Amino acid sequence: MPADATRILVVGLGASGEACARYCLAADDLGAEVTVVDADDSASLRSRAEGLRALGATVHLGAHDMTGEYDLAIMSPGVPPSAPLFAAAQRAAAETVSEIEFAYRRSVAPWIAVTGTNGKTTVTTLIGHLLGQAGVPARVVGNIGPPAIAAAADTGPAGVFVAEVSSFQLALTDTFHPRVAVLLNITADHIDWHGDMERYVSDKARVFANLDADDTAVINVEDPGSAALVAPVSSRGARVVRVSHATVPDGGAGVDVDGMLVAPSASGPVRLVHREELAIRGVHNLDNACAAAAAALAFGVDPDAVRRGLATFRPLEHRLEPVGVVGGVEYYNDSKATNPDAAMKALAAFEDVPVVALLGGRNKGFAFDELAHVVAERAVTPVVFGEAASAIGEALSRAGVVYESANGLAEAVRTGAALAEAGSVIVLSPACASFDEFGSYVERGRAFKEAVAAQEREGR
Ligand code: UMA
Repeated sequence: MPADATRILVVGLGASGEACARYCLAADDLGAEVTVVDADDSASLRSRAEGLRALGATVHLGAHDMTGEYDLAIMSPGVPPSAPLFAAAQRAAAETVSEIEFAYRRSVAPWIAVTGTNGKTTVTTLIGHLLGQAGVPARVVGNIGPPAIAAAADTGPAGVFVAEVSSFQLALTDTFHPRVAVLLNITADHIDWHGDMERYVSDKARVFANLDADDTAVINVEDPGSAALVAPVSSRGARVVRVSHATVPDGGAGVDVDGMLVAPSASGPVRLVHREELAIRGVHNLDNACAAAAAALAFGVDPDAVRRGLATFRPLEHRLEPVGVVGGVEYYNDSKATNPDAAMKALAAFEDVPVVALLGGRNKGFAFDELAHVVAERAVTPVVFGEAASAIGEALSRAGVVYESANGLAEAVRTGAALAEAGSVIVLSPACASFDEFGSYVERGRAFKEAVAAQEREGR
């Protein structure tokens, strides 16, 4: 940031924007004049705006353009490059950065960054848990929830930021330089924001842009999208730890023939825990656990602490979360699976048990044929619901799969329960966004849990 940067523009007044504005207003060394713009003008934004005005900020709601000149614009991740405010901010400010870039510049602690299309939150939380076992004061921040900038003021050099970073946040980074950067996978998502797949990949790859020989890139080679970045990242000089659930890559992290998780430490490869000791299900979670262990070990965490942490970590809410057993049928809430890739991973997590899958919601622009083939291959019984029901149903028919339809999630649960026999699993792993019926995947997951509780009350 220029040394005389005082005129700061914050674009978007969500969680990131509010935290940025509050930080800038409180940071004496910045001496900032803070202007906040947001295209919306809702009652909740107005009350948020009042709070900031009381601290000295200028706030424009319902803004689609702006005047004035700024030294720095800090963009909220939800504001896409196609938004009028994005272009206007670029014209008005000498420099445009994301909240993550700004938080990085203002922090004194080292960073571990985690990105990928799916699995970010699990891995970020798990790394925080592994560091916690070793007594390292980790701040788990970023896309996962608390904006990183909210932790910048009170995290000293002995702390560490463990940040879930989204492609939106990475797109506007420049000097962002984590000590350890983890890439889990790259499959099509958020193309509307980035413009095209190539741009999505290059924005994700920015997590590695400033790594040097003292840093570690942890890359899952089981996913072709992330594996393609191993060569370019190693050619730039960073140490690359490859991750696999199928083997232990040379110098990398993975699962050996006995089912033990193995990862590299300062003193060579260490055996950690057996795959059966993990409470998180599915081969994708083996990748996730190996990646998190590799990141913690690369950061210098003692292998014993990593072992303890892996053995005590529990599934997160809405991510293959076990939510109950009714009439001998196990229910899993995987509401966070909002794309087909995530749903396919969930189906793969249940080997040797009959599975009823609840699929549907609002299509984010995906084709469902690959998912339909996995459903066919694994003989999963599908129940489709919501706006995407017909698109998913057509893909299932093309794959020769017979399916049931339901009107909404609650009916889908009842339909699934009627189809499932004792000893089987019903999983909500919808492959779609929730917005046709719910405000968020969280609301959808909670509604699923209520529907499961209703099954139990009704004794089905
Ligand atoms: N806005 C505009 N113009 C626009 C678009 C939005 O003014 O063109 C305004 C909206 O009116 C709103 C504000 O921008 O008031 C919202 O900003 P935001 O969408 O960036 O929301 P935040 O509350 O700041 O939340 C963001 C992340 N949101 C997104 O990336 C969309 C949160 O991730 C993150 O937890 C939070 O910062 C803290 O870091 C959520 C998310 O959905 C969970 N992330 C995506 C995902 O996981 O798939 C990437």
